[in-house]
Amino acid sequence: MYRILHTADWHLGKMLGDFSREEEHAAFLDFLLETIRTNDINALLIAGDIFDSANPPQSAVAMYYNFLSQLQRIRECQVIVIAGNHDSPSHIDAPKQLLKHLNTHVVGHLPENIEELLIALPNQENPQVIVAAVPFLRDRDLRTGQSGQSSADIQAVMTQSIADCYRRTVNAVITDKNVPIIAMGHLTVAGSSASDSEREIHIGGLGALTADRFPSEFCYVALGHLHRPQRCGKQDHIRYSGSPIPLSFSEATDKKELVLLEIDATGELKRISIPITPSRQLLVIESSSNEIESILAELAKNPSPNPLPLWVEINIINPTPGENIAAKISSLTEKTHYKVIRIVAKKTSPLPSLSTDLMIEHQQIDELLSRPSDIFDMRVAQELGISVEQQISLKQTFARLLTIHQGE
Ligand SMILES: [Mn+2]
Repeated sequence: MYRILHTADWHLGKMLGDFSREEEHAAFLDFLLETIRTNDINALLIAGDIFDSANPPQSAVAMYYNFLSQLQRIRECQVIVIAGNHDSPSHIDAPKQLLKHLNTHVVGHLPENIEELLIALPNQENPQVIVAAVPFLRDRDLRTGQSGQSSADIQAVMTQSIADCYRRTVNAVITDKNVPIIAMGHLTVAGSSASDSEREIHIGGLGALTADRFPSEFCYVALGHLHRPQRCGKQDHIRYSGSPIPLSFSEATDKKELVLLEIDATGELKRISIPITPSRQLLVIESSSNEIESILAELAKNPSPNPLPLWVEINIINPTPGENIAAKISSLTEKTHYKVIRIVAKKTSPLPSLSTDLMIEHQQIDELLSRPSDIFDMRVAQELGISVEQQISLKQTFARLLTIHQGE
Protein backbone atom coordinates (compact mmCIF):
# COMPACT_ATOMS: atom_id res chain seq x y z
CA MET A 1 0.00 0.00 0.00
CA TYR A 2 1.28 3.47 -0.95
CA ARG A 3 -0.17 6.36 1.08
CA ILE A 4 -0.32 9.97 -0.06
CA LEU A 5 -1.64 13.07 1.72
CA HIS A 6 -3.00 16.05 -0.23
CA THR A 7 -3.01 19.53 1.30
CA ALA A 8 -2.74 23.12 -0.04
CA ASP A 9 -3.12 26.83 0.72
CA TRP A 10 -1.18 27.02 3.97
CA HIS A 11 -0.62 30.76 3.44
CA LEU A 12 2.23 30.89 5.98
CA GLY A 13 2.76 34.49 7.09
CA LYS A 14 -0.93 35.35 6.70
CA MET A 15 -2.48 37.93 9.03
CA LEU A 16 -6.11 38.40 9.99
CA GLY A 17 -6.38 42.16 10.35
CA ASP A 18 -3.50 43.01 12.70
CA PHE A 19 -3.27 39.49 14.12
CA SER A 20 -0.72 36.81 13.22
CA ARG A 21 -1.82 33.25 12.42
CA GLU A 22 1.53 31.80 13.46
CA GLU A 23 0.20 29.84 16.46
CA GLU A 24 -2.51 28.24 14.33
CA HIS A 25 -0.03 27.35 11.60
CA ALA A 26 2.35 25.83 14.17
CA ALA A 27 -0.51 23.77 15.65
CA PHE A 28 -1.50 22.57 12.16
CA LEU A 29 2.05 21.54 11.26
CA ASP A 30 2.28 19.52 14.51
CA PHE A 31 -1.04 17.88 13.61
CA LEU A 32 0.26 17.15 10.10
CA LEU A 33 3.47 15.55 11.37
CA GLU A 34 1.45 13.40 13.76
CA THR A 35 -0.96 12.38 10.97
CA ILE A 36 1.94 11.43 8.70
CA ARG A 37 3.51 9.35 11.47
CA THR A 38 0.39 7.51 12.57
CA ASN A 39 -0.87 6.81 9.03
CA ASP A 40 2.51 5.71 7.61
CA ILE A 41 2.32 8.34 4.88
CA ASN A 42 4.76 7.85 1.99
CA ALA A 43 4.26 11.15 0.17
CA LEU A 44 2.86 14.62 0.87
CA LEU A 45 1.47 16.80 -1.95
CA ILE A 46 1.27 20.55 -1.25
CA ALA A 47 -0.76 22.15 -4.04
CA GLY A 48 0.43 25.76 -3.88
CA ASP A 49 0.19 28.92 -1.77
CA ILE A 50 2.65 27.67 0.83
CA PHE A 51 3.22 31.34 1.63
CA ASP A 52 0.76 34.19 1.74
CA SER A 53 3.01 36.51 -0.25
CA ALA A 54 5.85 36.47 -2.76
CA ASN A 55 8.07 38.02 -0.09
CA PRO A 56 7.04 36.19 3.11
CA PRO A 57 8.28 37.14 6.60
CA GLN A 58 11.38 35.26 7.80
CA SER A 59 9.32 33.52 10.50
CA ALA A 60 7.12 31.95 7.79
CA VAL A 61 10.13 30.80 5.77
CA ALA A 62 11.68 29.30 8.93
CA MET A 63 8.42 27.46 9.65
CA TYR A 64 8.47 25.90 6.14
CA TYR A 65 12.06 24.67 6.34
CA ASN A 66 11.69 23.50 9.95
CA PHE A 67 8.66 21.45 8.94
CA LEU A 68 10.49 19.81 6.00
CA SER A 69 13.48 18.91 8.15
CA GLN A 70 11.37 17.69 11.11
CA LEU A 71 9.35 15.49 8.74
CA GLN A 72 12.45 13.61 7.59
CA ARG A 73 13.37 12.91 11.20
CA ILE A 74 9.95 11.27 11.69
CA ARG A 75 9.98 9.06 8.59
CA GLU A 76 11.16 8.95 4.99
CA CYS A 77 8.28 10.83 3.40
CA GLN A 78 8.58 12.39 -0.04
CA VAL A 79 7.19 15.87 -0.49
CA ILE A 80 6.07 17.60 -3.70
CA VAL A 81 5.49 21.35 -3.56
CA ILE A 82 4.08 23.43 -6.41
CA ALA A 83 3.96 27.24 -6.40
CA GLY A 84 0.55 28.93 -6.13
CA ASN A 85 -0.46 32.42 -7.26
CA HIS A 86 0.63 33.90 -3.92
CA ASP A 87 4.08 32.26 -4.05
CA SER A 88 7.10 33.61 -5.87
CA PRO A 89 8.08 30.86 -8.37
CA SER A 90 11.76 31.81 -7.96
CA HIS A 91 11.54 31.75 -4.18
CA ILE A 92 10.01 28.25 -4.30
CA ASP A 93 12.60 27.03 -6.86
CA ALA A 94 15.73 28.58 -5.31
CA PRO A 95 16.52 25.78 -2.79
CA LYS A 96 15.63 23.00 -5.31
CA GLN A 97 19.02 21.19 -5.14
CA LEU A 98 19.27 21.52 -1.37
CA LEU A 99 15.72 20.27 -0.76
CA LYS A 100 16.39 17.09 -2.81
CA HIS A 101 18.37 15.97 0.24
CA LEU A 102 15.16 16.30 2.28
CA ASN A 103 13.19 14.15 -0.22
CA THR A 104 11.41 17.33 -1.34
CA HIS A 105 10.66 18.20 -4.97
CA VAL A 106 9.72 21.83 -5.64
CA VAL A 107 8.16 23.18 -8.85
CA GLY A 108 7.98 26.97 -8.99
CA HIS A 109 8.18 27.75 -12.72
CA LEU A 110 6.81 25.86 -15.69
CA PRO A 111 9.99 24.28 -17.14
CA GLU A 112 10.95 24.37 -20.85
CA ASN A 113 10.87 20.57 -20.85
CA ILE A 114 7.42 19.33 -19.75
CA GLU A 115 8.91 15.96 -18.63
CA GLU A 116 10.48 17.78 -15.69
CA LEU A 117 6.97 18.12 -14.22
CA LEU A 118 6.71 14.34 -13.87
CA ILE A 119 7.84 12.92 -10.56
CA ALA A 120 7.88 9.15 -10.08
CA LEU A 121 7.25 8.02 -6.49
CA PRO A 122 8.99 6.51 -4.63
CA ASN A 123 11.55 6.38 -7.46
CA GLN A 124 12.06 6.08 -11.22
CA GLU A 125 13.14 2.41 -11.00
CA ASN A 126 10.07 1.11 -9.22
CA PRO A 127 7.27 3.70 -9.50
CA GLN A 128 4.06 3.21 -7.47
CA VAL A 129 2.57 6.44 -8.76
CA ILE A 130 3.53 9.24 -11.17
CA VAL A 131 2.73 12.82 -10.19
CA ALA A 132 2.32 15.56 -12.82
CA ALA A 133 3.26 18.55 -10.64
CA VAL A 134 1.95 21.56 -12.60
CA PRO A 135 2.54 24.89 -10.80
CA PHE A 136 0.24 27.94 -11.01
CA LEU A 137 0.47 28.97 -14.67
CA ARG A 138 1.00 32.63 -15.40
CA ASP A 139 0.27 34.32 -18.70
CA ARG A 140 4.00 34.62 -19.34
CA ASP A 141 4.40 30.83 -18.88
CA LEU A 142 1.74 30.19 -21.49
CA ARG A 143 2.60 33.13 -23.78
CA THR A 144 -1.03 33.48 -24.83
CA GLY A 145 -1.66 37.24 -24.79
CA GLN A 146 -1.61 38.86 -28.24
CA SER A 147 -2.33 42.54 -28.81
CA GLY A 148 -5.78 43.21 -30.26
CA GLN A 149 -7.41 40.16 -28.66
CA SER A 150 -10.70 40.56 -26.84
CA SER A 151 -10.82 39.36 -23.22
CA ALA A 152 -13.06 36.45 -24.28
CA ASP A 153 -10.42 35.41 -26.87
CA ILE A 154 -7.64 35.62 -24.27
CA GLN A 155 -9.73 33.57 -21.83
CA ALA A 156 -10.39 30.85 -24.39
CA VAL A 157 -6.71 30.66 -25.40
CA MET A 158 -5.63 30.64 -21.76
CA THR A 159 -7.92 27.78 -20.70
CA GLN A 160 -6.91 25.85 -23.84
CA SER A 161 -3.21 26.32 -22.98
CA ILE A 162 -3.76 25.14 -19.40
CA ALA A 163 -5.69 22.07 -20.63
CA ASP A 164 -2.93 21.42 -23.23
CA CYS A 165 -0.30 21.58 -20.51
CA TYR A 166 -2.05 18.78 -18.56
CA ARG A 167 -2.49 16.79 -21.81
CA ARG A 168 1.22 17.13 -22.58
CA THR A 169 2.19 15.83 -19.13
CA VAL A 170 0.10 12.69 -19.71
CA ASN A 171 1.62 12.21 -23.18
CA ALA A 172 5.11 12.53 -21.70
CA VAL A 173 4.58 9.60 -19.30
CA ILE A 174 6.63 6.66 -20.56
CA THR A 175 6.03 3.41 -18.72
CA ASP A 176 5.06 -0.05 -19.82
CA LYS A 177 3.54 -0.75 -16.43
CA ASN A 178 0.06 0.32 -15.38
CA VAL A 179 1.17 3.03 -12.95
CA PRO A 180 -1.54 5.46 -11.74
CA ILE A 181 -1.04 9.14 -12.61
CA ILE A 182 -1.98 11.94 -10.21
CA ALA A 183 -2.05 15.60 -11.29
CA MET A 184 -1.41 18.64 -9.12
CA GLY A 185 -2.60 22.15 -9.94
CA HIS A 186 -3.26 25.59 -8.54
CA LEU A 187 -6.13 27.22 -10.41
CA THR A 188 -9.86 27.90 -10.38
CA VAL A 189 -11.98 25.08 -11.68
CA ALA A 190 -15.25 26.61 -12.89
CA GLY A 191 -18.34 25.85 -10.82
CA SER A 192 -16.49 25.65 -7.50
CA SER A 193 -17.42 27.72 -4.46
CA ALA A 194 -15.05 30.42 -3.28
CA SER A 195 -14.56 32.26 0.03
CA ASP A 196 -13.36 35.84 0.66
CA SER A 197 -9.71 35.07 1.13
CA GLU A 198 -8.77 33.87 -2.35
CA ARG A 199 -7.39 36.57 -4.58
CA GLU A 200 -8.62 36.62 -8.17
CA ILE A 201 -6.55 33.97 -9.88
CA HIS A 202 -6.01 35.49 -13.31
CA ILE A 203 -6.77 39.15 -13.96
CA GLY A 204 -10.44 39.49 -14.82
CA GLY A 205 -11.18 35.88 -13.90
CA LEU A 206 -9.31 34.44 -16.86
CA GLY A 207 -8.16 30.88 -16.94
CA ALA A 208 -10.96 29.06 -15.12
CA LEU A 209 -11.07 25.50 -16.38
CA THR A 210 -14.04 23.15 -16.28
CA ALA A 211 -13.44 19.80 -14.56
CA ASP A 212 -13.95 17.85 -17.81
CA ARG A 213 -10.82 19.48 -19.33
CA PHE A 214 -8.51 17.30 -17.19
CA PRO A 215 -7.37 14.22 -19.13
CA SER A 216 -9.21 11.06 -18.04
CA GLU A 217 -5.86 9.34 -17.44
CA PHE A 218 -5.55 11.13 -14.09
CA CYS A 219 -6.88 8.93 -11.30
CA TYR A 220 -6.80 11.95 -8.97
CA VAL A 221 -6.31 15.72 -9.37
CA ALA A 222 -4.90 17.39 -6.23
CA LEU A 223 -5.92 21.03 -6.41
CA GLY A 224 -5.08 24.18 -4.50
CA HIS A 225 -6.40 27.77 -4.62
CA LEU A 226 -9.94 27.52 -3.26
CA HIS A 227 -9.96 27.36 0.53
CA ARG A 228 -13.11 25.31 1.02
CA PRO A 229 -12.57 21.53 0.72
CA GLN A 230 -14.65 20.32 -2.24
CA ARG A 231 -14.87 18.17 -5.34
CA CYS A 232 -15.15 19.79 -8.78
CA GLY A 233 -17.83 19.35 -11.43
CA LYS A 234 -19.39 16.50 -9.40
CA GLN A 235 -16.24 14.45 -9.96
CA ASP A 236 -15.02 12.95 -6.70
CA HIS A 237 -11.45 12.46 -7.95
CA ILE A 238 -10.91 16.15 -8.82
CA ARG A 239 -10.63 17.93 -5.48
CA TYR A 240 -9.55 20.95 -3.53
CA SER A 241 -8.14 19.88 -0.16
CA GLY A 242 -8.88 23.42 1.05
CA SER A 243 -6.76 25.45 3.45
CA PRO A 244 -5.87 23.80 6.78
CA ILE A 245 -6.95 26.82 8.85
CA PRO A 246 -9.85 29.24 8.18
CA LEU A 247 -8.04 32.16 6.55
CA SER A 248 -10.95 34.59 6.68
CA PHE A 249 -14.19 34.87 8.65
CA SER A 250 -16.07 33.69 5.55
CA GLU A 251 -14.45 30.29 6.19
CA ALA A 252 -15.51 30.22 9.87
CA THR A 253 -17.92 27.29 9.43
CA ASP A 254 -15.76 25.26 6.97
CA LYS A 255 -14.75 21.77 8.08
CA LYS A 256 -11.04 21.74 7.20
CA GLU A 257 -9.42 18.49 6.07
CA LEU A 258 -6.51 16.58 4.59
CA VAL A 259 -7.14 14.09 1.79
CA LEU A 260 -5.59 10.65 2.23
CA LEU A 261 -5.07 8.56 -0.93
CA GLU A 262 -4.31 4.86 -0.63
CA ILE A 263 -2.97 3.09 -3.69
CA ASP A 264 -2.90 -0.71 -3.56
CA ALA A 265 -0.67 -3.12 -5.50
CA THR A 266 -3.06 -3.20 -8.48
CA GLY A 267 -2.98 0.62 -8.78
CA GLU A 268 -6.52 1.00 -7.37
CA LEU A 269 -6.99 4.28 -5.50
CA LYS A 270 -9.05 4.80 -2.34
CA ARG A 271 -9.76 8.28 -0.96
CA ILE A 272 -10.36 9.10 2.73
CA SER A 273 -10.95 12.51 4.28
CA ILE A 274 -9.05 13.28 7.49
CA PRO A 275 -10.66 16.12 9.48
CA ILE A 276 -8.20 18.66 10.86
CA THR A 277 -8.60 19.38 14.58
CA PRO A 278 -8.97 23.18 14.74
CA SER A 279 -6.66 25.01 17.13
CA ARG A 280 -8.79 28.14 17.11
CA GLN A 281 -12.41 28.75 16.20
CA LEU A 282 -13.49 31.84 14.25
CA LEU A 283 -17.02 33.05 14.95
CA VAL A 284 -19.22 35.56 13.13
CA ILE A 285 -21.91 37.28 15.21
CA GLU A 286 -24.73 39.24 13.61
CA SER A 287 -26.62 41.54 15.94
CA SER A 288 -28.38 44.86 16.31
CA SER A 289 -26.60 47.36 18.56
CA ASN A 290 -29.33 46.83 21.19
CA GLU A 291 -28.85 43.08 21.43
CA ILE A 292 -25.06 42.92 21.27
CA GLU A 293 -24.58 43.29 25.04
CA SER A 294 -26.64 40.20 25.93
CA ILE A 295 -25.10 38.14 23.10
CA LEU A 296 -21.58 38.97 24.29
CA ALA A 297 -22.51 38.19 27.91
CA GLU A 298 -23.81 34.78 26.81
CA LEU A 299 -20.63 34.12 24.82
CA ALA A 300 -18.46 34.96 27.83
CA LYS A 301 -20.15 32.15 29.81
CA ASN A 302 -19.10 29.42 27.38
CA PRO A 303 -15.37 28.88 27.18
CA SER A 304 -13.97 27.80 23.81
CA PRO A 305 -13.19 24.07 23.48
CA ASN A 306 -10.13 24.85 21.33
CA PRO A 307 -6.62 25.35 22.72
CA LEU A 308 -6.33 28.92 21.34
CA PRO A 309 -8.78 31.70 22.27
CA LEU A 310 -11.85 32.26 20.09
CA TRP A 311 -11.70 35.13 17.57
CA VAL A 312 -14.91 36.99 16.78
CA GLU A 313 -16.16 39.20 13.97
CA ILE A 314 -19.22 41.28 14.90
CA ASN A 315 -21.61 42.47 12.22
CA ILE A 316 -23.82 45.24 13.58
CA ILE A 317 -27.06 45.36 11.62
CA ASN A 318 -28.21 48.91 10.83
CA PRO A 319 -26.10 50.66 13.49
CA THR A 320 -27.50 53.74 15.18
CA PRO A 321 -25.82 56.77 13.57
CA GLY A 322 -23.51 58.58 15.96
CA GLU A 323 -23.25 55.72 18.45
CA ASN A 324 -19.67 54.66 19.21
CA ILE A 325 -20.32 50.94 18.98
CA ALA A 326 -16.60 50.08 18.78
CA ALA A 327 -15.96 51.69 22.17
CA LYS A 328 -19.04 49.97 23.62
CA ILE A 329 -17.90 46.54 22.39
CA SER A 330 -14.35 47.11 23.55
CA SER A 331 -15.54 47.93 27.11
CA LEU A 332 -17.84 44.88 27.09
CA THR A 333 -15.07 42.49 26.04
CA GLU A 334 -12.11 43.78 28.05
CA LYS A 335 -11.59 40.70 30.23
CA THR A 336 -13.20 37.94 28.18
CA HIS A 337 -11.64 34.68 26.95
CA TYR A 338 -12.36 35.65 23.34
CA LYS A 339 -11.05 38.49 21.20
CA VAL A 340 -13.06 40.75 18.90
CA ILE A 341 -10.99 41.02 15.71
CA ARG A 342 -13.31 43.01 13.49
CA ILE A 343 -16.50 45.08 13.73
CA VAL A 344 -18.47 45.60 10.54
CA ALA A 345 -21.55 47.77 9.92
CA LYS A 346 -24.17 45.88 7.90
CA LYS A 347 -27.06 47.69 6.31
CA THR A 348 -30.23 45.90 5.35
CA SER A 349 -31.26 48.85 3.14
CA PRO A 350 -28.65 50.26 0.75
CA LEU A 351 -28.85 53.95 1.68
CA PRO A 352 -30.67 54.26 5.02
CA SER A 353 -28.87 57.43 6.06
CA LEU A 354 -29.85 59.30 2.92
CA SER A 355 -33.47 58.24 2.92
CA THR A 356 -34.35 58.04 6.61
CA ASP A 357 -31.65 59.15 9.03
CA LEU A 358 -31.08 62.52 7.46
CA MET A 359 -34.61 62.96 6.12
CA ILE A 360 -33.44 64.19 2.80
CA GLU A 361 -36.18 65.18 0.40
CA HIS A 362 -35.97 64.03 -3.15
CA GLN A 363 -35.22 67.49 -4.51
CA GLN A 364 -32.34 67.86 -2.05
CA ILE A 365 -30.43 64.97 -3.58
CA ASP A 366 -29.26 66.99 -6.58
CA GLU A 367 -28.01 69.66 -4.26
CA LEU A 368 -26.26 67.05 -2.10
CA LEU A 369 -24.58 65.44 -5.09
CA SER A 370 -22.88 68.76 -5.81
CA ARG A 371 -21.15 68.40 -2.42
CA PRO A 372 -19.23 65.09 -2.62
CA SER A 373 -17.19 65.87 0.52
CA ASP A 374 -20.38 65.98 2.59
CA ILE A 375 -21.45 62.60 1.23
CA PHE A 376 -18.03 61.20 2.03
CA ASP A 377 -18.17 62.61 5.58
CA MET A 378 -21.56 60.93 6.12
CA ARG A 379 -20.14 57.66 4.88
CA VAL A 380 -17.14 57.93 7.21
CA ALA A 381 -19.45 58.64 10.14
CA GLN A 382 -21.15 55.29 9.50
CA GLU A 383 -17.87 53.37 9.58
CA LEU A 384 -17.44 51.57 12.92
CA GLY A 385 -14.27 50.68 14.67
CA ILE A 386 -12.12 53.49 13.24
CA SER A 387 -10.56 56.17 15.39
CA VAL A 388 -11.09 59.94 15.10
CA GLU A 389 -7.51 60.24 13.74
CA GLN A 390 -8.31 57.69 11.04
CA GLN A 391 -11.50 59.56 10.18
CA ILE A 392 -9.57 62.81 9.74
CA SER A 393 -6.91 61.10 7.66
CA LEU A 394 -9.56 59.49 5.41
CA LYS A 395 -11.27 62.83 4.88
CA GLN A 396 -7.95 64.50 4.02
CA THR A 397 -7.13 61.75 1.52
CA PHE A 398 -10.56 62.14 -0.06
CA ALA A 399 -10.09 65.90 -0.30
CA ARG A 400 -6.73 65.40 -2.10
CA LEU A 401 -8.33 62.88 -4.45
CA LEU A 402 -11.15 65.32 -5.21
CA THR A 403 -8.65 68.07 -6.05
CA ILE A 404 -6.79 65.77 -8.43
CA HIS A 405 -10.06 64.67 -10.01
CA GLN A 406 -11.38 68.21 -10.45
CA GLY A 407 -8.03 69.33 -11.85
CA GLU A 408 -8.39 66.99 -14.82
MN1 LIG B 1 -4.18 30.67 -4.47
